[in-house]
Amino acid sequence: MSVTAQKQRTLKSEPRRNDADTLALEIVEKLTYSLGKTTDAARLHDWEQATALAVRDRIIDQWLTSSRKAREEGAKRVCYLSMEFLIGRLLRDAISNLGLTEPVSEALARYGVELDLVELLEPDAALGNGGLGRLAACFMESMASVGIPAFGYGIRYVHGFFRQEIVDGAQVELPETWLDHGNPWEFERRERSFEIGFGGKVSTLEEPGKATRYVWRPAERVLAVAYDTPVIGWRGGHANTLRLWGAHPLDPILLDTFNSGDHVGALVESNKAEAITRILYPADSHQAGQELRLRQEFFFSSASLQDIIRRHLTTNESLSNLADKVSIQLNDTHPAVSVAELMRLLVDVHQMDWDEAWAVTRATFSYTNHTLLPEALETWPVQLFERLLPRQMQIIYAINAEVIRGARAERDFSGEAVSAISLIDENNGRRVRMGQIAFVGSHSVNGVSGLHTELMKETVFGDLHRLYPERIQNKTNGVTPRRWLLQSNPGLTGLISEAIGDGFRDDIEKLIELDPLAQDAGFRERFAAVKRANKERLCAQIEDRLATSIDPSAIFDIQVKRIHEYKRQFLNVIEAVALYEQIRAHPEIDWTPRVKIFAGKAAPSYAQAKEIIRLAGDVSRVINSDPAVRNLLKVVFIPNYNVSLAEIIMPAADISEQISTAGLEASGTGNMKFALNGALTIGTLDGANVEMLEHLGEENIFIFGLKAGEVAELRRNGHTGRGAIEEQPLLRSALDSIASGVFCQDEPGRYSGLVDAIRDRDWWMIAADFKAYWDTQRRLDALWGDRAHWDAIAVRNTARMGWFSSDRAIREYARDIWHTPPSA
Ligand code: 26V
Repeated sequence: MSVTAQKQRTLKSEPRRNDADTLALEIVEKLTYSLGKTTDAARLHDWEQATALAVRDRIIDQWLTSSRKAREEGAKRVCYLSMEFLIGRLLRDAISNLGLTEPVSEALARYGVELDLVELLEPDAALGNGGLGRLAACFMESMASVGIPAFGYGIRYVHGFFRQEIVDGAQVELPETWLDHGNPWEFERRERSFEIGFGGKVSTLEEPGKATRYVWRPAERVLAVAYDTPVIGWRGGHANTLRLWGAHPLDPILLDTFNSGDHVGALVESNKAEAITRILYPADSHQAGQELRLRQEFFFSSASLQDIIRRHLTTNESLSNLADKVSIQLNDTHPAVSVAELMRLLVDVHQMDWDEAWAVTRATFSYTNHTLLPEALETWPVQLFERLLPRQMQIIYAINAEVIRGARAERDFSGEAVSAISLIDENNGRRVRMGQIAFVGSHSVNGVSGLHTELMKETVFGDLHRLYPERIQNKTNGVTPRRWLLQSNPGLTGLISEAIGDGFRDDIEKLIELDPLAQDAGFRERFAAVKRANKERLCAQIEDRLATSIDPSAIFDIQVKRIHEYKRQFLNVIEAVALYEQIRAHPEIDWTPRVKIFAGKAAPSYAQAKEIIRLAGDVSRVINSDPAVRNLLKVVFIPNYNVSLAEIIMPAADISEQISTAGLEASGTGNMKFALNGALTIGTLDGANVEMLEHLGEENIFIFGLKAGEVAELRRNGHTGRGAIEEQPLLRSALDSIASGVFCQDEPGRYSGLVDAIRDRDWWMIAADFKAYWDTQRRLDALWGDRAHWDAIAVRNTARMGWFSSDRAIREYARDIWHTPPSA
């Protein structure tokens, strides 16, 4: 028997023991031999690293088994290409999914170390902007949990999403340095590296009797090196790989240049290469036009495709059956250049015939759209594209010609309809339209909620939908219940187990068994007690970070998400101001105490979003220090919203604010996390709120405001905010106060622009929706007075949210798009 076979047998025949004794031994072993520390000298940080390494070994066991199994069975793999993976901290996730929470806590406790504190030391892997990136992280966890062999492919940004500080009321962006102390979860795979080219020329090779061959000779090359992080599923049943690419120079230093005395010049190439994976663009709603971003997109797309082809050819003779063995999901348009790059690799490098390559490409790719906002739909100037990716540009022209030919021949398209589907936008200075490329290069295109999918068919992809009526389908988003309930809300998880047993941990839709308990006073009280404890945990955080004390018996009314005009944090702040003025004007009324909590980051170049943060801060300062309000209202802005903060916030909410202008929020996923943890939603009929209404029933969700169609119609008719402001004294007075400097006496005109925009245009329908919003908030105030009723609704929210699990979403993708059977 070979040595490897013998070793593998040993691994198999002696599964690791998961008791506290074994774990304590292993953790101390890591402390000693990997970190060179004694238990006496170890700092908390060393314990964190040692614990991660010990837990990691168990993941690796499963990881190797899963990879071997997938290889041996030749199973179809899903490759999820995403520019962002907002995975947050991994230690708790790993410990919990492996069922090790108790033994690890006990093992550490023997050395006087608390697991909870150890977990806090891990930096957040903030490799994403917001919803799209967090969805990719939930999907990776769910694919591992339901047993779908998968690779996540993305970028290993050295600086993740910026750290937000609030200085003198304004957002300040600071670089994130999450890798400074090493990263115990990743494995650098120098042997898994690929060359990525940019620029240069394309030449042709003519051979008699054969099709012309194209050869791209890039002017520049960089190396993409793989960094692998294992992703372990629920109960450790399956593990997948998150493969993030880091950019490295081919030559670390130009020695001749260095020796000639130009020490800086010798590193220029190297710095240019490494710049590709240095930063994550902090924008989620407007185009980042920088060339560097296009380089990033091509860099990770090409590396991932080369890796996929390499793996395919280790066990298959040709690439003809690629689509039987891999499904590549494009997470938004950021990896859409993959369509052209796969064609290049198939046709130019692997000499496949064009028509076959095009069929293989379409059968392999599918594309998810995450936004209808025109300013977020990616396009690139043809000139830039041509200079950076000359061969891919030619391929895009060829695909375009074919699509247009088909449209003319088969569907009678002409004139405007042709220019609407064209991959090149000829009207705005010739731009390459990435949405169109992703669409025509995929066999399936999906939206992320029912409403969003319908709007896709009517708006951005209206013409392509007419041309390919079968292609668009819906896949409503979901969130992983492991992170967003089991780990973040252990109190509620324990209570649910006592009430209905542990079945929901494996099948979250079993939460429905809680439904009848909404009528059980004893259960409701225990449910409310858990909420109270979670609110106290959040109070402690707020006290700690902001030195502000808040009362846990008030309603916690929370809006946390990226700051954007369409998400309407401004509407929420205006309501706070109106309420403040009413409390002052009517001290005789029995007001319901409320704490309005905000958190979220604004894109650094998005001036209005930054103004809204500033306004929230100014308003909070005035309200929180006004004795006339008697603590009936507080406004708090918590800086630096990230995944870890979300894990504390979601379980502590009484009210979840999901108040986007209807038709603009593709889905939302925070809405799901809040409701799963028993918060009551106040929201518009937008994104997945629509489906939440269907699952929860209309008595259990608080819907208000204009519908998507009504918003579109008002906009068409030149709506402004004037009428609504005239008619509503509360709104008028709140806006006057904001515009006249009541909250910013040092610079009274600071917010006049924001208010003018509502009066003169009201593009986001703030004035139009104010009254409905105000009235609904007051209904919630009244309901708070009837706690039995409130708590019953909260229980029903938790009971009925199981469907919004990312396990369900992933099973639907597997069934309808990827055709990969789950194994769990
Ligand atoms: C666009 C851009 C433009 C260039 C600069 C960087 C950048 C980064 C991201 C994006 C697209 C953002 C789209 C997005 O995050 N959409 C959100 O996706 C969630 C998951 O489907 C969904 O729940 C949210 O409603 C949707 O806003």
